[in-house]
Amino acid sequence: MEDELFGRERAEVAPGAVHVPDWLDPGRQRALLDACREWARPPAGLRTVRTPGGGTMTARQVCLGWHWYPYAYARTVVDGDGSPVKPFPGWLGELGRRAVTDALGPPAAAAPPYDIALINFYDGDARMGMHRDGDEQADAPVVSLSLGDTCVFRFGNTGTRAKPYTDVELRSGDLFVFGGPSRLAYHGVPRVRPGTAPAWLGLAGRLNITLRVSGL
Ligand SMILES: O=C(O)CCC(=O)C(=O)O
Repeated sequence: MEDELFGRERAEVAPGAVHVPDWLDPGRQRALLDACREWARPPAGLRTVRTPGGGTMTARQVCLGWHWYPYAYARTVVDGDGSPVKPFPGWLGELGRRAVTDALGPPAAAAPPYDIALINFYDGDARMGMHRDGDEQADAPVVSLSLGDTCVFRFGNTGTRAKPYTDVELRSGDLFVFGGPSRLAYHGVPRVRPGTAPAWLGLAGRLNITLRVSGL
């Protein structure tokens, strides 16, 4: 209630890790959702990710630019239908650049272009365990955009999956950027709150789009 009364504020959760509430306006959210629906279609569409230990991730995923599979990148869906990964559109890279500048300020030097998007779809009980985004060869900040249901996003430290960490509520339209000393921090999604997506969006569930620089 307090949040609603006073509005949600931009917050630096850790050095280089910034939450910007309501960064995407409704028109941009709808456009991004339409694009995600297209990207989710086969070939190289939404898939269940299997881990080397024989488990499956509960969030389903589609990739653009480079295909991520545990724990590397490829140009084709090597753990799925074998198709070439869908291209990473220039407009999405531009959105990523703007997100970083808005969250962290202008980069000191010319930044390499964003060339990877991992799009995760969470329905029902889906969640994501604590992990680090460590398969890229570049240290550019990770940009995370949320659509649909609200989730609890857990942002931790670089040394361990355990405490200290901070739980942040990510809602539809929120931006979270983590770079610099927080680029390799453990993070995860312990909970999604079903039925909390804004009615005007027309999405049951949660989509998260992370943009990364491959350095590959
Ligand atoms: O869904 C989220 O907010 C986090 C996604 C994530 O951690 C990832 O794609 O590596």
